[in-house]
Amino acid sequence: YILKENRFSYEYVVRLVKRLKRNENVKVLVADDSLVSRKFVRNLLEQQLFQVIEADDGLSAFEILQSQSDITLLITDYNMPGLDGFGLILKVREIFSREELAIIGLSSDADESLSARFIKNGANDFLQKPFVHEEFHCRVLNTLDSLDMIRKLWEQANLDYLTGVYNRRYFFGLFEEQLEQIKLKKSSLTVALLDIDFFKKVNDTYGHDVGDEVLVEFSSRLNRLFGQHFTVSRFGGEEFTVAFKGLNEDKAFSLMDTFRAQLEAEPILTSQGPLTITVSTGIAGFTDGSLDNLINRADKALYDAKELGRNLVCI
Ligand code: GH3
Ligand code: MG
Ligand code: MG
Ligand code: MG
Repeated sequence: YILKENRFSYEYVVRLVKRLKRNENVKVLVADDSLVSRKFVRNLLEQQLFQVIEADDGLSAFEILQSQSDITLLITDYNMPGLDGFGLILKVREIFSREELAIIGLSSDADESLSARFIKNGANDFLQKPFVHEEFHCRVLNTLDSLDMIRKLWEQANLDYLTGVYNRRYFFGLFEEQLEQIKLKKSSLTVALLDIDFFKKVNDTYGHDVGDEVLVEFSSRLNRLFGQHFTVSRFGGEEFTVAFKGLNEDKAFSLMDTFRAQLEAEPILTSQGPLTITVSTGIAGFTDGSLDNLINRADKALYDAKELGRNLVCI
């Protein structure tokens, strides 16, 4: 229909359909004390297929945001009884960054400084009421598009492309930052460094694609076992780490040995049939010094595991 109207290019329509598909999964919270205003904004949002939730003042909006973590966009009025739009934004920004939750301010207040103040206080954008419908749609879509872009960039920077687990950059970023806290609180951090045994043989015998399949299944098993409580990352090639925050070496050893035994016992199903894969693991607990130093000690233990015959965990 849109194409028949001949007003838009094919590419434009494809982008539109993509956005509408995305919008179906996007929850928007509308905070406004005026029922008329709320219904009006809801109606505009529903035209774009968004899921809409309403709050009639700042405090209830804040409560909803605290209890439902899957809201992507907050559209908030300025003048509301109790907690106003500014108060709401300030509280919200203590918990959600601009990348986690987008905020668009709305107001019919004549104060011209409002727009800048909203944005300075943490809103991603601002719209003066009354507004043209098209402008509302454009601003909402722009805000969500840049959120999508930031998330995509974050994923590209922090996740491993092949396996989807965290990459080395994320690992160092996270633990360089946490090491001071760990030192101060004298809490424990144990790192396991894993290296798949004779992985080159898998590539040489079955091809690189099968090697990739093994890496994907290997990391998915690691992630299933440890991903919820600990940090799993791919260090490069067929080397992975699991960082056990709060666990000593002995605890981490027993977890890693369970993983080792399960991996050996359960062949990985590939397009070339089932393959039995084993892994060698080195473990080191943080005592003092740098993160590099900790990794080096885990690497030495890994070397021992290889030397002693592989398919082993060493401390
Ligand atoms: P060892 O038991 O001593 O660890 O032997 P190994 O063969 O596992 O060790 P080596 O370091 O010689 O070989 C690692 C291989 O991993 C070499 C490299 O081609 C392969 N590799 C690295 N990254 C990837 C990848 O992303 N996909 C695939 N398929 N192979 C990879
Ligand atoms: Mg109001
Ligand atoms: Mg290696
Ligand atoms: Mg290897």
